[in-house]
Amino acid sequence: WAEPLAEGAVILRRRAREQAASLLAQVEAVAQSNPFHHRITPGGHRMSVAMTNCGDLGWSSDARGYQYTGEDSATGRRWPPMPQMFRLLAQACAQEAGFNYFQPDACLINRYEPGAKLSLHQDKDEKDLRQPIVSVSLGLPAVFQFGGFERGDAVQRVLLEHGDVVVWGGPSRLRFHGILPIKAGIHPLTGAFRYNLTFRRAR
Ligand code: MD3
Ligand code: FE
Repeated sequence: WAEPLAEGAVILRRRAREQAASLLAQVEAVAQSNPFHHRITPGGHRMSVAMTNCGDLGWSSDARGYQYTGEDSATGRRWPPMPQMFRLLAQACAQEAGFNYFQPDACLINRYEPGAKLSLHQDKDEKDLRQPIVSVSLGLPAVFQFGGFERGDAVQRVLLEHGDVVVWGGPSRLRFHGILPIKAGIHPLTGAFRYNLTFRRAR
């Protein structure tokens, strides 16, 4: 069922649950060709979240900064193509939230181990910020923080569970957000991990 979270943000609880096992098999296939890496931030810190990508473009971070590129800087190879199932799910969910022409060209895959977190940040490396981001959570649950337009604004906390899909568009697109440290646990499909897929139109 669809619930508005804030203006432009819609949560589709459990929307991807039936497809979770197939989505995870595709995540494994992607990771086999371009393994998960802990990227280094421009400030020199190793991220606790491990990342890989699929699609024409992939997001990564290194000493030069944050950017979308056609190749994985760790391997020099192009990112694996976005699986058809990923694309169809992202487009269907975007449509259910009122975004009819979403054509993702990048899928960032985040892998969280217990204790991993993502500090408050804004996503603004994409060219057209009128395009939404579709996020799919799999495995262990996480507490998501949803703030305002300034780093110091109050945050709302939302539990994101296995199979939850959120579409972030409109004014929500530029809100600060983050993930609190993941609690240890074992999920039947993902073991000790949480995965998050974010579908983006990067250019
Ligand atoms: C709100 N990922 O990859 S997903 C990210 O769970 C990211 O891995 C988190 O933030 C994760 O950039 C949160 C939910 C999400 C994704 C993108 C957003 C929320 C967003 C962009 C704008 C506003
Ligand atoms: Fe983000």
